[in-house]
Amino acid sequence: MVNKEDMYTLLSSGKSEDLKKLIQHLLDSGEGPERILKEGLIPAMDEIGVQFRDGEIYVPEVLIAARSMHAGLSILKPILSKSSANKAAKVIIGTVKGDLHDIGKNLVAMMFEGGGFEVVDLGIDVAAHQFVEAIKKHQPQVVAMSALLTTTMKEMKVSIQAIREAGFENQVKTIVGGAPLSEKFAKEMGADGFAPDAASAVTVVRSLLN
Ligand code: B1M
Repeated sequence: MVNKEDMYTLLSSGKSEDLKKLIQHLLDSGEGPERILKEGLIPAMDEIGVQFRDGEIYVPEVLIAARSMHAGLSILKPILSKSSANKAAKVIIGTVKGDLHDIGKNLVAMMFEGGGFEVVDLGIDVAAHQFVEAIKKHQPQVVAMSALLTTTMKEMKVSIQAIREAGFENQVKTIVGGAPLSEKFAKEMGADGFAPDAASAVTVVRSLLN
């Protein structure tokens, strides 16, 4: 039976191999991959995200859990890609032009993956035209942008405008985030959504798509 607490214990202690074994055991006993994801891994990772947001754990602990989450997902991915969960929305994500910070962006990308989204990670220092080209190529439903510097957050407005000018306004929802941002600033930039942390980014995107 899928048990969120078992998953949380293995995620939070970074026991990737044990987590992979547990997931394989559940699959072998007939549990579905979606259930393992939705009732086990995602709530466990959500718990890590909440503790991080509340200052109970710090970046190293989150990265340890994130690495284990990746290991767990590596077992489920090949199976999920053949199942209905594969039909979840596609998100392209990047840190905006001039900005090289990617730890937060990587966590957000991982939470999206954990939430069943297909993620195309454009990396760091992503210019407006690169977001537009990626939309043409990957046809996502969501464009997610991260910025950590007060000097680069205005690049989000430039990118959102470029997406509009390219005619994709009705095709994609935009979400922005990063330490110096606020809900108010996100609205001023024309973004559809804002999330203060990785855990809430998934919730915000789900509500934008409903
Ligand atoms: Co830089 N840096 N840094 N830095 N750095 C900050 C951001 C800074 C606040 C430090 C400080 O002065 N106190 C400051 C910015 C000041 C400002 O703009 N007002 C700063 C500076 C000034 C700089 C340089 C200019 C320093 C220099 O060279 N003089 C330089 C700029 C380089 C560039 O980008 N062009 C620079 C460089 C670097 C390193 C390369 C050394 C390194 C980055 C390594 C990397 O990312 N691979 C670095 C780091 C590590 C930091 C700090 C210490 C930590 C950032 C981090 O990873 N936090 C940071 C100070 C700090 O934040 N305490 C700092 C952990 C991460 C999990 O949190 O990224 O906030 P965060 O992500 C969160 C949320 O913000 C949110 O969810 C995440 C998880 O919950 N979130 C989103 C993020 N993106 C989101 C997107 C969403 C939704 C939520 O939707 C799409």
